Amino acid sequence: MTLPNGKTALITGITGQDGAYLARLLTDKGYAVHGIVRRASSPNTVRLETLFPDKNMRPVLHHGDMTDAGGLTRIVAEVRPDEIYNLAAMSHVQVSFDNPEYTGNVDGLGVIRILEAVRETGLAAQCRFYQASTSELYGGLNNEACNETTPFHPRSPYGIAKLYGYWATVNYREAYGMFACNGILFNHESPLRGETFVTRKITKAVAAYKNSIERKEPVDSQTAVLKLGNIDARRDWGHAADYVAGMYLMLQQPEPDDYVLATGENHSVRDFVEAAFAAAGRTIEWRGSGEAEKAFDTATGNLLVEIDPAFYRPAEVPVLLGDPSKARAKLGWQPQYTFAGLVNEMMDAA
Ligand code: NAP
Ligand code: F7E
Repeated sequence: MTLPNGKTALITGITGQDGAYLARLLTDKGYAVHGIVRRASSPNTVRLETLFPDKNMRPVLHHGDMTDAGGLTRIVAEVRPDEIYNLAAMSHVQVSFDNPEYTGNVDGLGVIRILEAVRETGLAAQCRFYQASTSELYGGLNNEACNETTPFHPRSPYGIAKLYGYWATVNYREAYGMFACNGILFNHESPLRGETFVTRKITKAVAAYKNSIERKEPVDSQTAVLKLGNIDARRDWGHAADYVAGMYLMLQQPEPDDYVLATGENHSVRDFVEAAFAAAGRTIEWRGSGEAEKAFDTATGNLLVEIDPAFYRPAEVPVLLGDPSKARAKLGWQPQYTFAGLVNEMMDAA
């Protein structure tokens, strides 16, 4: 039984992957946790239900939207949080090319709206603020490890909007003395990852194939084939549980600052595919090149993966690698999960 620590946290984006893990972490530390949810026609709280099987432990939810300044201000005034974690965002890079203005409104202006809500409610001197910044701020045009001083070069409407949010956070720290921090987080995944992000898409498809093989069901090559875009893109993939612990640590420091969270190791999408099939006990072989490249099951000859240019992006971030030295030195932050551990957990849960 956790004793209350007397602190109140407000999480925007609490229904998302990170929101759910962070809500669990803060609840376990004794915080009173509040979250902002969008009204939806179907329930959107499934991740919270997964991590909080005991209904009585669940966070207090308030309806709100990052595009509605008045609503955000009312919630901040009512909750009077000690800490705000601003995780709400239209977080899908490819989708941001289809909805650039909306993405700018939510992911960019939304940050200013919540920061202004803190000021308008008179909480600027006491409420600590975390902004969910991202490795998509970097262009990823070479394999150099990025740290807090690496120049930014966003390559999507998502990255551009997040750049605005990053600088809004720095500006409110400098202009109003707010305890406002950016966490520049590299990709982090989990069994609660949205199903259209590449790691979850892969692990779900591979687990379904594994089940078909184990049940000796016929494999329908039309539906079973995993269609992917740029399989040579490289990402520095960690686990969301490790990363929300880093967010918390940033807000417990004596001074506000910005930190990179990353594992310091990257892998290609192709590597991830191979690791997922290996976790399922299948060996694959790649044949062909470019858009004609395909992967087959070495044992059965089944076609498993093909390239679909529909998943290419107008501008790709080809390679991301993070340098988390500052977080390690100043926060004592160290990710617990390995790449193999992440893939195995996602496969087990898929
Ligand atoms: P996610 O699973 O997509 O969750 C996004 C959350 O934002 C959801 O709760 C979503 O609500 C909410 N949201 C979206 N639009 C909103 C709006 N207009 N008003 C209010 N809430 C809104 O994302 P995540 O992976 O947990 O990431 C959390 C944050 O970290 C995001 O800001 C993301 O951009 C950033 N980030 C993520 C990564 C990563 O690898 N996961 C890396 C760096 C930075 P619904 O549930 O209703 O959709
Ligand atoms: O793509 C390639 C794709 O959509 C990873 C968000 O959380 O992390 C995430 O953004 C890579 C890209 O994540 C498919 O082109 C190939 O190179 O899983 P993703 P992301 O774009 O890196 C950052 C840090 C965030 O801040 C974002 O919010 O995989 N890729 N084939 C594919 N990607 C997808 N989604 N689907 C494919 O079929």
